[in-house]
Amino acid sequence: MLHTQLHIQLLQPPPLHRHALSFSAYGRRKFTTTSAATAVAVGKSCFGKGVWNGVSRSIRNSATKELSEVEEQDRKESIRRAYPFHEIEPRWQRFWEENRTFRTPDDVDTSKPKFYVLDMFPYPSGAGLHVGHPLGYTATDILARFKRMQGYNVLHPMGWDAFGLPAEQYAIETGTHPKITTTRNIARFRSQLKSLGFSYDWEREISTIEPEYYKWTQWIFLQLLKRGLAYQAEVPVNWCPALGTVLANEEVVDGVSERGGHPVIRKPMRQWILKITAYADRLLEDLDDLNWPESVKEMQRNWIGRSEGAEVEFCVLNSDGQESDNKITVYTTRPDTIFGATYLVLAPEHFLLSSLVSTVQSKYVEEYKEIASRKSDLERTELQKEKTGVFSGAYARNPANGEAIPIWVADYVLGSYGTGAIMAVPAHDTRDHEFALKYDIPICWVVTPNDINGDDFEKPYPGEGLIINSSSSTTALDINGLSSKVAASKVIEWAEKTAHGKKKVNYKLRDWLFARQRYWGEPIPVSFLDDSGESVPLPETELPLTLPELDDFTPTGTGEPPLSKAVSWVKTTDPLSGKPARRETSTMPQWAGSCWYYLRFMDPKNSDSLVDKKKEMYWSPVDVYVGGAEHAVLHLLYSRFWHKVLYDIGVVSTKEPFKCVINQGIILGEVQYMACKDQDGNYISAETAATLGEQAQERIPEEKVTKSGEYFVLKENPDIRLIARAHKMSKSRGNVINPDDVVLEYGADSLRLYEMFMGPFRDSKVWNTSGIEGVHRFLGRTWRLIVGAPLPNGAYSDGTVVVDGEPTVDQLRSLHRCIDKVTEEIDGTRFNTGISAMMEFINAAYKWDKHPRSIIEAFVLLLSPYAPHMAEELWFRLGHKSSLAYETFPKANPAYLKDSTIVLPVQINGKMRGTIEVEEGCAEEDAFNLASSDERLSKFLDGKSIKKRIYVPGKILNVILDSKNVKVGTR
Ligand code: ANZ
Repeated sequence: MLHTQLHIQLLQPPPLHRHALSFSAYGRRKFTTTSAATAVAVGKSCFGKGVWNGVSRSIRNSATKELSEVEEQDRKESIRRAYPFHEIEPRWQRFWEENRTFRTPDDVDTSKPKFYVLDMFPYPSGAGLHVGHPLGYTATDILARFKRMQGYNVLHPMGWDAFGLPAEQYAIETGTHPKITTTRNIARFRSQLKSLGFSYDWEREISTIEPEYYKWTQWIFLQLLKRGLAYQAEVPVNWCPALGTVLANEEVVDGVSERGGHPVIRKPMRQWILKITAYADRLLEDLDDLNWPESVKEMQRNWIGRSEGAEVEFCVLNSDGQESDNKITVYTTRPDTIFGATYLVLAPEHFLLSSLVSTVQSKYVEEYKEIASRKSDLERTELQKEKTGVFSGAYARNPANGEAIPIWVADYVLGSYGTGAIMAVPAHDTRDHEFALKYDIPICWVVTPNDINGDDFEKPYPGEGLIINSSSSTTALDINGLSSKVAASKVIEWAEKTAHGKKKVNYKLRDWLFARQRYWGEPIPVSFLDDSGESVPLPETELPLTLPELDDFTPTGTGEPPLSKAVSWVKTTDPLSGKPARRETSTMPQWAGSCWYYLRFMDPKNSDSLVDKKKEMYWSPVDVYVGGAEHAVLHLLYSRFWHKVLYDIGVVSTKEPFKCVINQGIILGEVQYMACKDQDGNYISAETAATLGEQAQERIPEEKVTKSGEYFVLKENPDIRLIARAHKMSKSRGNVINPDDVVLEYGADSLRLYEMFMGPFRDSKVWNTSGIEGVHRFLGRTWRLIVGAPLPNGAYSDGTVVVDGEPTVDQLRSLHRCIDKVTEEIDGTRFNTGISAMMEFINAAYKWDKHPRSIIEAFVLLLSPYAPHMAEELWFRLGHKSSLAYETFPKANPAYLKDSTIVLPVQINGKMRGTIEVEEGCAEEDAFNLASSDERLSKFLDGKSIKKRIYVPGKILNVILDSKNVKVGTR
């Protein structure tokens, strides 16, 4: 019914007043153009060039400015008139919405294949969409539309990762509740996305801040808790005493708070932690089978950071040199170097440190610990940073050779990795080498490269090789002459036998800190009993535990999370024991909601379970997941972890959530040109500036720039070479492109097409406005080819110019080549080259005098995933009564793809009578038709009755005529 209404609406000419408006506006602009242009022309011709140049600069400038403004207006007008996208696009968006065209029903026919294509759902920031968003979204939309047309059930949803810091900070500053800000931002994002014509099933929209959604995030937390995968521990957090709050890592820059620049220290606090390390091996192993970018898999591998080595115990010595009960366990990946361990290092936070430090050194050690507490792990482990440390005053015995070696404290050893203590081997570890040189600690070479004599003892040698200087009669350990590998095994064997250590596998991966001292996040469904302090989970039946309303979001100043201000919410009773309790006031981190949202899209309204089993089994896993490379590690790792836990408890049926991940490239801002200046403010060429050092720079507008060879130079002085650079889009650089502006000026189809045409999907690309004009012109040409030229009043007549009738072989060839290329390129997510193929087709089609319906219809279907609004409109004008969204995507006929034609001999009654030119795989019927229409051959065949045809493809066509040779008409 709604459909029919649309027909009527579409078949009517656009309302008159629109035309009148645009026409008169056009007329007025035309007049202005002429006047300004005339002013300039007249000025020049009347006064001659010299006089014109003498005319007051301001008058001249204003005339030229007026001209360029008018030219700009005309340019915009001609773009607007390339085809009526501003009418077509909202109309089809309305149509899709009203007809629920892209709804994926709950009860899909599961005998059909499925395709689940997902975007990394956005955080709805106050800034709205930027042009980077539609890059990935257009790609997934093309895939979704393409697969629908290939007969797949497609799941293509969108939602919001809506908890997060910016809304909370805004709340602190303005008092506006984060829910209000977030809801407003979501509305803006949604309408922007709709204006781009993405075929999302909006009925599946979800938002992580809705209690119906986070009920299940909390449910997952309870499952983790039940399985010992969530626990509490004291861990260091970023504590800012001046602001009285705990800060997230991204709020700390160079050791001070991003807001206000106050010092931040690391302070231990009780926190919830998730035991992701229990899944380290599986997270590593299962990477191998994934169709993900190698770089992302490698980053995950490095993040998990599995290393094999040994834990070795070093006995601490008393002040009289005797062995004490204290033992320091070190983790080493190079047990083969144990004879070269000339000192030990403890991390400043090592638990044994205070018990072994000497009285004399304790003051220095305490000072050092305080300084180290202000540094992040990253700062501490930076290779370039000068190593620092203090002597603890204590010694330990190297178990391999019995020697006493000093114990140092240094922050290049982290408390959170391995055992927080190392055996330092300065001859073979760069950091230890630098440290030993600085503090005058002995260096002892124990490995030599196989190919030299080992006399280059200036630098550390971190590689493997042959072991030297490594035997001891006291301990009966001798590894001299062995290779590093064999020596390492031998040392481990010896350590295990003598109870000095054991083989050990370690991971860089840390357990996941799963709490923030923030308001705007999912409440953690746990309480603490008042009497014992014991933590008790909320029963699942009580979920969701909703976030209480709060008016004051400011930090408490004590480090207590803001939720502690919701006094009546915090005070509760444990439903099981009936005892008074206090709710957990930390909330979940922002990653929580995004860990499992892809599952909820399969069954977004289910109130009984996270996802229905049958639905999950059908839709899992996500077939293609597209998003930014910045999520290569954490988001993908965390969701894989949760997915594996859900797999273990039978909620999901696949081991991995995302079969194929693709990272779209970054879109950089338009190229900016900078001219260098000397101290007096004169322009100097960029290469001179480079030799002179730092110079002042001035931004040069594009119209003053020209290209000379491979460089950009000033138009008015080509000796001045400029610096041309594209930067990340940012407000401060003023190079941000707003997709809304682009849609207004060129239409959504042009934006979609341009973003796909900019370059290979996965590469970084530079925005270029003239590029978008190029694709817009292509769409205009396509429109005019199919609809015909505009009428004198600028409007287009209804329908199209296509004709019924058989296409020529040439036309078929153009079409099928285009089908073949577009299909192959969408399949391979090489969208830019697919567009080139369509451009070639349109160029070829402009040379035809007739445009057969079958060819044009197929082309419109090819275009539709890329430029769906225009394609729907053309499809409708071609006389179809419903959306093309579920039409069959055209299939290429291989017969028309071959480049070569062959000359086929034709015999009549066994006698050679001529040849015809055919496609190599030409069908018998086509060959016979060609022969019948051939001038020379037709006279043998015309009107004759045919007894038999013998056809050997590629070789010969022999036509045997009826022996009676009867005229067909006389029979
Ligand atoms: C002796 C040695 C000799 C080491 C040598 C290296 C080279 P991965 O591969 O990253 O696991 N290490 C151990 N725990 C540490 C900590 N908490 N903070 C800083 N460094 C630590 O690296 C393991 C190696 O890093 C270990 O092996 C240890 O130094 C150091 F020629 O032990 B090695």
